[in-house]
Amino acid sequence: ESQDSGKKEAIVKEYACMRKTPLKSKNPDIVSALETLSENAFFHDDEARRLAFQKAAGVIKSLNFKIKNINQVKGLHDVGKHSLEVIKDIIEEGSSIEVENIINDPWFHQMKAFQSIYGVGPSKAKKWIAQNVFTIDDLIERTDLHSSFDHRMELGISFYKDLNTQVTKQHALAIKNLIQQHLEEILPGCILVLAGGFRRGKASGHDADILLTHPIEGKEIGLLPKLLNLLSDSGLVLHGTMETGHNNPQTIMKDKGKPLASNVDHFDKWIGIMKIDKNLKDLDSSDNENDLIQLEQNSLTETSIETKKGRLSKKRSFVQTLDNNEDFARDTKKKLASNSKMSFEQLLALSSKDKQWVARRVDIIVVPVSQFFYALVGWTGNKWFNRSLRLYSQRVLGLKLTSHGLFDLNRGTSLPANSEHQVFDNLKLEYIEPTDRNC
Ligand code: 8DG
Ligand code: MN
Ligand code: MN
Repeated sequence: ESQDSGKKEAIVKEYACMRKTPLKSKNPDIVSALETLSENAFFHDDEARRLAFQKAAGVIKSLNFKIKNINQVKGLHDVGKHSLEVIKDIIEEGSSIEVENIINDPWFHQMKAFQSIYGVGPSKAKKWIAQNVFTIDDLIERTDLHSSFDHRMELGISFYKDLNTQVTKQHALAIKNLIQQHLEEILPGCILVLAGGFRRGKASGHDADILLTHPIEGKEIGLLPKLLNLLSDSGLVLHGTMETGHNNPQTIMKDKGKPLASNVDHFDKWIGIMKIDKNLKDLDSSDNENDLIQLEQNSLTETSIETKKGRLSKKRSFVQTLDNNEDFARDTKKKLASNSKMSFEQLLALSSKDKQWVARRVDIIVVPVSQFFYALVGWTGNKWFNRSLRLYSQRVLGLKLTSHGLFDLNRGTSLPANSEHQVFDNLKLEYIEPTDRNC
């Protein structure tokens, strides 16, 4: 303590993925100021500034002492001149005028509010504000705008209250459990992990990110449409987008040569909204990762590679299976689409009547077990931790990291991982606990 409070300069590692960044910062005012500047830059389409402030915020979040003197952060990696001025103002004056101005700007608040609507991004939000639309109620009342809403926005607006009520970890685990129960009817022995912010220690979040795999590689193929079909029949699906057909070894190998955008992966996934009964009982958060430990102990990756080779040699029957799966996927997609044909008026009526359920955002990602731990790192996040991992991997190791694996594109090889620890080992990085990935 006493050593840190003096003039001694802190040292931070160059990449955020080399640092421990806990959820709770020792300097919350400074972090929130820098994040406000970053968000404001994002709203103004200034990606460079957004990143610069976000990086500075990340560095401050990783400091394990309270900043009392500006000299303690001078010369710190990624804390630029502008950020330093803001930090100085906060330490010395208690606040930064620049940040206060943003916080007091109604435009900033309107942008934040519109941004929080499912299906709405900054450009749409900006347009609305320019058209004198300021609240969610305005969006409903201004019928002249309705023709410009897509279906996702209609849902986001209709179910604004439900979808913007934070999901607790216990509630998210109950949703995971509900999905697991349905899976038992289709394919017993699946393993589900609640990832995203909850895995980083957050007590609440905006959605449930659920990773789904099976200990035997290949069993997961074609699983997602079957699951969604059943969930839909149980009346649990309000709306969603399903991506399928990428989840096979052939595609993954093709993808290795393709530069993937940083946060895009090619897993079968469903991004949607579930209808969750109001009486669904919360679950205790203790058992989220039991399955995961089991998965690590099984030493599955090696056997799964064997399976994969075996399957590839039997190419014809394998392709036949894939075709059948695609047919089923297409039918399920049609069925789900017809379910969500409701008009904006119907959605508004549905959301405003006394209903027994709440609308909840859920992401379901189906992962072949051989890629599971890379996917787990990717879907645990956070976004900035991932960004840092991938940059580090590219620049320092010359390897391509995605949620599918760690690839040497020149040699056409990849490094398997049986645990998150092994992912970090492969990356030649010290292991960082999920709860320290809050960059
Ligand atoms: P929150 O839901 O509590 O607000 O926070 P979060 O859990 O950290 O955010 P998220 O938007 O749900 O994303 C969870 C992680 O998933 C995030 O670190 C990045 C990762 N991720 C991927 N692929 C994709 C993708 O296609 N979309 C999104 N939104 N996130 C993705 O690996
Ligand atoms: Mn999330
Ligand atoms: Mn998500």
